Amino acid sequence: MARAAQQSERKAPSGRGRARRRLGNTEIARALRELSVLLEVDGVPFKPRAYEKAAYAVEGMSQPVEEMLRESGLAGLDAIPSVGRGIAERIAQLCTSGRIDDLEALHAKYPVDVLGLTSVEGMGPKSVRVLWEQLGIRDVAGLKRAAEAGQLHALTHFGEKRERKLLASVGVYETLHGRWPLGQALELAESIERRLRRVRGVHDCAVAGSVRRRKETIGDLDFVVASGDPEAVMQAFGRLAEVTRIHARGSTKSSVRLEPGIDADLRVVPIESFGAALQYFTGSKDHNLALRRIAQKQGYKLSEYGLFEGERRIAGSAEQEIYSTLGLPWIAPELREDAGEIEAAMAGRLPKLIEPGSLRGDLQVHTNWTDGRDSLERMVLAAKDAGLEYVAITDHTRDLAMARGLDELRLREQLAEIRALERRIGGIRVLAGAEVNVRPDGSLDIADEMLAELDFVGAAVHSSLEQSRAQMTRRMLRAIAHPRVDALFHPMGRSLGRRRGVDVDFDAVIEAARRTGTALEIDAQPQRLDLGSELVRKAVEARVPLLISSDAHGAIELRYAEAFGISVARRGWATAGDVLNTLPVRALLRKLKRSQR
Ligand code: DGT
Ligand code: CA
Ligand code: CA
Ligand code: ZN
Repeated sequence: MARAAQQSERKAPSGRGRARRRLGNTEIARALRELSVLLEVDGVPFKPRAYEKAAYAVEGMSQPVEEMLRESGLAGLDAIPSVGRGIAERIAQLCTSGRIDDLEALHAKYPVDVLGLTSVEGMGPKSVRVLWEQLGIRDVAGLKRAAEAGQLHALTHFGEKRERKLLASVGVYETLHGRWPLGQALELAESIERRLRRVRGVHDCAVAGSVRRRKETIGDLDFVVASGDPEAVMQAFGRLAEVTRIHARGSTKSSVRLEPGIDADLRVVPIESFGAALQYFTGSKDHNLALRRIAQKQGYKLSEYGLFEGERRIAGSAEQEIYSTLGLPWIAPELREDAGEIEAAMAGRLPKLIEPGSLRGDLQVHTNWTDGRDSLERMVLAAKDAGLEYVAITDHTRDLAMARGLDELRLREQLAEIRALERRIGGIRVLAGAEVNVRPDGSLDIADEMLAELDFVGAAVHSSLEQSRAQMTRRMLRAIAHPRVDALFHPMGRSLGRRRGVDVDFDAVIEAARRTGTALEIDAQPQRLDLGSELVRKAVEARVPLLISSDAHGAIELRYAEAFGISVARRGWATAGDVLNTLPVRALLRKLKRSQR
C-alpha cells in the first residue's frame, strides 16, 4: 500500500476541500450505509439491502478502495464482493467529487441525521420518516425533546410504553456517545501507527492510552513517538488522510480530529524517554498514580520523561526498565487499571495471561442457513484456512423468525450436511451445534431430543430483554440448569453504544454456571464484547469455564475471536487454562457439560 505517497499528495491547498481529500474505507462505507438507510426511509424496496451489503464489504477490504479505484478504475472495484456496477459508479463518484448525487437528493428530501437516529435502539427507518414528517425531528436531541414533552405517544404506533423505552435508549446513546467501540478504534490506531513509523527520523512509535489497554470503549487515540526530528513527525501527523481538524499543535504535542469523528493525541519524545512516555501515556491514570507512589517511597521521581534519582535519569528508554527498576515485573497494559495488578506484581502473583494465537477452535459461527452471509462450506473452509482445529456451527433456532431460525427438522437436515461436509473437507473437526433461544420463562425453543443429537449447544437470550432483574435471573438460571446447554452465549445482551444489556444478577449467573459446569462466552463481535472484562474477571475467580468465540456471521468475521476476544479475556485476568477453546478438540469435548454426567 502506497501510504507514504498518499500522505504527501493529499489535501487540496484550500485545506478541507472534501473533494480532494482521499477517502478511507470507513468513510466510503459510511456513505453507502447512509444511502442504504435513506433509501429505506424513502420506502425503496431491495436497494437498501444491496447498499448495506456493499458497505459491509467495503469495510472488510484490507486495501483502500479509493486506491483500487485509482489504480484500476471501475473494473478495480469488481474485486469487492457485493459491489455491482451501479454501486461501483457511486463509489467512484464519491471518491472523485466528494459526493454521491443520489445521497444528496435524498438528503434534500430528508434533512435528518439518519445514522444517529437509527443508532438509537428501537429507531428504524420507518420511525425516522414518521417522526420527521409529523414532528420535524431531525436528530437525537430532537427525539429526546419530543419524547420528554410526551409528543410521541400521540402518534399512531407510538404508545406510551414505546415512548418511555425510546427515552431510555436515548440515554444509552448519550452515555456512550463520544466513546468508540474498541474494534473501530484499534484498527484506525494501528493503521496510523504504521504510517507514523515510516516518517523520517522516527526511531520508535506506539499506540498508547486506552487502546493499548484494550478497553472496550475508547475516548480518544494516543500515540507516542521517539524521534530526533519532532517537526517531521508533527507535520506527518497533521497530514494524515483521516485528519479533518487540528485542535492544537505545539513543537512536540499535537491533537487532531479524525474521520469518522474520533480525536487523537500525539506526543513526540527523545529516544531516552520513550519507555517512560509510553508507560505514562498508556495509563490508566490510576495505575500511574499508584506507580508514582511506589517510586516516591523508594526515593525516586517518576514522570513521562523517566525515572529519576535526584537529577539523574536511572530508567526511561524502555518501559520494562521503569518497572524493573522499581522492583516489579512488567505489567501487561490490559491489567493497568489499579485493580489489584500492582499488589499482584509485588507479590509475584500476576496471572500468566492468555496469549494471542492460543485459540484452537471457534464455538459460535453462523451460516446462510439462517442470518449468516456465507455458506456452511465457505465458513468451514475459512475456519480451516485460519488454522483452527475445530469449529462449531451454531445457527439460530426457531423463535428467531427474523433470522429464519431453524426448527428440529432443519437442524437435523443441517446436521447430516455437517457430517458429510466434515468428511469431504477433512483436516478440521466440524461440530454440529446451535444457538438456541432462551424463552422468557427460561425454557428453550428446541426439543431436548434434538439437543441431545447435537455436539454442542449454546443458549442465548434474544427477546424480552427488558424483563425485570428477578425474571431475567430466573430465566438465565433455568437455561443454565438445562443438562443439554453447554454454554450461555453473550450473557449481558449488550450492544456497545446502542443497548445497555439485560438487568440480571450476574453473581447468581456465575455461581450457577460454576455449579453446573456451564461455560460462559466472551462474544467477540466488536459491538458486543460480551462478557465484558469485569465479568470475565469474576468468572475467572469463580473458576467458571470460558469460551472465546467470533459469533461470525461471515467468513471475514472469524478473526474477531483473536482480534478482540483475547483482549477482553486478558483484561479479565484470564489464563489459557480458563478458556475451553484453547484445548484440543478431544479434551474440549470431555469438558463440555454434556459429557460430564
Ligand atoms: P480514554 O481516552 O478516555 O479512552 O482513556 P485514556 O486512558 O486513553 O485517557 P487519556 O487519553 O485521557 O490519557 C491517556 C493516558 O495519559 C492516560 O491513560 C494516563 C495518562 N494521563 C493523562 N492525564 C493524566 C494525568 O493527569 N495524570 C496521570 N498520572 N496520567 C495522565
Ligand atoms: Ca485516550
Ligand atoms: Ca488522549
Ligand atoms: Zn446471538
